[in-house]
Amino acid sequence: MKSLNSLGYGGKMNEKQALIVVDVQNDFLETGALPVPYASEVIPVINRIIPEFRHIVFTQDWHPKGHISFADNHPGKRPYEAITLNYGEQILWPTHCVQKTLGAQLAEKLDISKAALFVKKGTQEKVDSYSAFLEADRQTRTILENWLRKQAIEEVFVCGLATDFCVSWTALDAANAGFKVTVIEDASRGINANNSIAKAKEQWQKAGIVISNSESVIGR
Ligand code: VGL
Ligand code: ZN
Repeated sequence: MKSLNSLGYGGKMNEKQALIVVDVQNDFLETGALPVPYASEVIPVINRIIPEFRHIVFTQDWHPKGHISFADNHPGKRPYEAITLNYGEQILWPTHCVQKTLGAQLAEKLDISKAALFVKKGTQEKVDSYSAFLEADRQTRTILENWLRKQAIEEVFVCGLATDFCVSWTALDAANAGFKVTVIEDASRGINANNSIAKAKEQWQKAGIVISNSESVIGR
């Protein structure tokens, strides 16, 4: 057993580091509307990492019912087909994470007791957002970056669902904003459409993003 410091937490508590837990919501679990394979396996891993961080952020995909990313809102289109919108390519998804529904709630077993911030994204009807920093129009900012700066955070650890979409975009935008970034691979699961996990990892490498795992993060 690790001894507890004066705050009652085990391990090192780096004031300049934050954990960003991306979209661990019911609709992305195996039984949800947009299932990510093996998604629920991340929950115990994330719960083990949480005590090791001083600042913890949870993000939520939070769409209005008429959201532009839903195939249901494009007559004749099917989920997982791509279309072109004014901001570029948009993959159409099954209706998921509709605001205030059970599917949009964070997974029940996820330990949110230490949450410092909840970030909601994809809230505008006409704009999707995989990133928890900057929406797909590349104009609309969430509260996340300002909040991290206010806490004087310099380094973020990103994990959750889905590795190749919201985790990846969030990690890339964090790196773009100048944060040091680590993706915790075993605390994440992907959709892997068209080799998208491998493609994401190539982009992470170019952006200087480190890939790590929960054991290393706990022992850091
Ligand atoms: C996500 C597809 C659509 C994600 C969100 O959280 O990775 N993927 N909306
Ligand atoms: Zn979504």
